[in-house]
Amino acid sequence: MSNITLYGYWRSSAAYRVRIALNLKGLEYQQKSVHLVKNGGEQHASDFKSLNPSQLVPVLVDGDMQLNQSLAIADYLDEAYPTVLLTPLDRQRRYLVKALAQDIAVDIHPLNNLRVLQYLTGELSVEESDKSNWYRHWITLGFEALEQKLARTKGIYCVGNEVSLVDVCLVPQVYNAERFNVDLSRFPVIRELTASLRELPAFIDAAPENQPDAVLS
Ligand SMILES: N[C@@H](CCC(=O)N[C@@H](CS)C(=O)NCC(=O)O)C(=O)O
Repeated sequence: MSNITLYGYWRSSAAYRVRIALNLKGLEYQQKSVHLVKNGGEQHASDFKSLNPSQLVPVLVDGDMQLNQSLAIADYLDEAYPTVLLTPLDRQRRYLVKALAQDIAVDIHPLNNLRVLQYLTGELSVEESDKSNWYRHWITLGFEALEQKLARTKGIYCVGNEVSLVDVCLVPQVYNAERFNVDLSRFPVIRELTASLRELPAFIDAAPENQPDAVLS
């Protein structure tokens, strides 16, 4: 049994990124589920808060190393386990990969995080339908730009023919888009890349529906 533990949640797209990264590197890990909704959200319980005061998953523990932020975790895994690299060695490609990954993880994803949606419908009394419109709006806006960028950088995968951190971020973000019925017909490049990536074992094994804590109806 490896020393790596991932605190996550089956539907968390940020934890989904880390699961893909660990699988691509062939690393064994154990998962601890932090249910983001049950009992007001286990991310707010004192034991998890002491692990990550930000009250967000994922958190990766590897021996003495304890880290949150999926992109920082990906960097750490590249440095600690360089068998398969998520960010290429070539400088130009490396920073292209980082920028595209951040387009998704830094610019698109946070606007639709659970706590943002809960604030909209709770404190701001926004209707459920408007919450979904909000969600779709920010993904659609982000995907419009991403579609153009990926059309320039893609090979079989997002940047050329090697799987990279961009792919690791793209598939979970498409999963979110599908959950909220974003019209993906406008994004043929994103759809084609996602279809190719979803055939890879590392992505299949990391898929939300294949996690031990998944609740499928
Ligand atoms: N920037 C962080 C984002 C972490 C994050 O937003 N996690 C979400 C799940 S995808 C979460 O824990 N949400 C709980 C909440 O909003 O209360 C990362 O990349 O790890």
